[in-house]
Amino acid sequence: MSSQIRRLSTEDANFAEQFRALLAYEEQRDPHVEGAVADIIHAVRKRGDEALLEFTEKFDRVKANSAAELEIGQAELKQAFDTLDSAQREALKVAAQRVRAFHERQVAESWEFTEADGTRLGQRVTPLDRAGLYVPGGKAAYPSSVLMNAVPAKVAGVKEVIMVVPTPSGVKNQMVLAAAHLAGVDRVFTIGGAQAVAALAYGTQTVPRVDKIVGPGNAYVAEAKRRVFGAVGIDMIAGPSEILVICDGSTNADWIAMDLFSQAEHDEMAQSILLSPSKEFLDNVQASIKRLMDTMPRATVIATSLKNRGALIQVRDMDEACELSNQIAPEHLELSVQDPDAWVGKLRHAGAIFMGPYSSESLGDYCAGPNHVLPTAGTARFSSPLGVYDFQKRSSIIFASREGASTLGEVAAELAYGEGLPAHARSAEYRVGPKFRKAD
Ligand code: HSO
Ligand code: ZN
Repeated sequence: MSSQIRRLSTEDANFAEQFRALLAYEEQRDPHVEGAVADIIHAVRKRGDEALLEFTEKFDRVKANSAAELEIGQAELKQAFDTLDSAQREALKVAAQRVRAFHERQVAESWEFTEADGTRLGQRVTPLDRAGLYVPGGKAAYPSSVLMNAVPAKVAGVKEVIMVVPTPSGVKNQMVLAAAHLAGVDRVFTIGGAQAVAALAYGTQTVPRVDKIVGPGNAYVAEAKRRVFGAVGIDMIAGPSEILVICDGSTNADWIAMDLFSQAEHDEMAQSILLSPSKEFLDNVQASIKRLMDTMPRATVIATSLKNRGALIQVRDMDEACELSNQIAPEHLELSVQDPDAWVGKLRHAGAIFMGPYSSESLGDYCAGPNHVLPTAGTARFSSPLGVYDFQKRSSIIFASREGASTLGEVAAELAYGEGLPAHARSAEYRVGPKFRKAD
């Protein structure tokens, strides 16, 4: 198996250009997909369960007489959990417990304060009523992702989490069902694709309408999420997974090669990049990649991904590595250096930062506790990991005292007249004491 990966140096004359080309990721939007998704959404919106059944038969080869037959009951979820291989069940339990403990710290509380005249102002935090969780059915059906999406929703206090997961030809992924049980998912439907997204967004006779849809999916699912956004909230449209490793040369080269592989094995378009000031270390990692490649069951995906989008980049020093990292704004950033605390302050944009030689990204993917749903494709510049806050919303509270209404009323009326909105002005003025009443 080829173990080609590009070697770059910031000293190269055309480095800026090569670096830009490396990072250029444009999601391919296929007009055929856009059209097909529009039709599917329209049909589900109009004909509900009937359309859902037709599409499920057509795309997943699952024939059901009623949409209720597509629901998996709680007893079956529990059975999936109880009959799981015991080592897997224990690992899933540890992961769920740690993810829950971490996310419990994210819960935002309501707050309020009282002003001198008795006016009270505050922010009330409430959970969404219902969240929809999309779980892909094919090669990327990850039980860990069920935990990462459902646990924060439940910690936030979402009353009902509705999961959809396609079961092509009726094959159910038992570990996904077990994870749903453990995370406390309320209802599960074996539907997928754009039709499942439409059902969640608009509701059918059987599938309840949700307030927000989270979870990854293929191009059809991504397009459907994009289209229903507005009618419901969505989390993000995730691009391929990425890892950036910054290494000072002190970590075992095999460890770093395997960290690069761990992202590369997700898919052919995943991106794995290593930055190091040490040419010798980059040579060693390249040799490790070559030696380890043939031992990997997913060597074909890894090799393609490293060839397409991977790179080993020599930098002048650690400062330059941090600068490039900020330009990349990676989803995962491993700071595999002896003193990570000395450098972390320079890193401004990253979905998750793994500090020191022992913190492999895979710990974060499964069980460290923080969420593995992270901003991709440079969006860590302005967005954050999925969290409890994505399932909570805020309402402002204004409770004017009589005195407060009088003082604020004067200010409001003044501004309202200025904006040419006299009803606003009077509405405020009616509550103002007799000393100030422009309308009289
Ligand atoms: N690295 C992936 C998450 C994942 N890894 C799931 C393994 N399973 C995106 O953050
Ligand atoms: Zn992963």
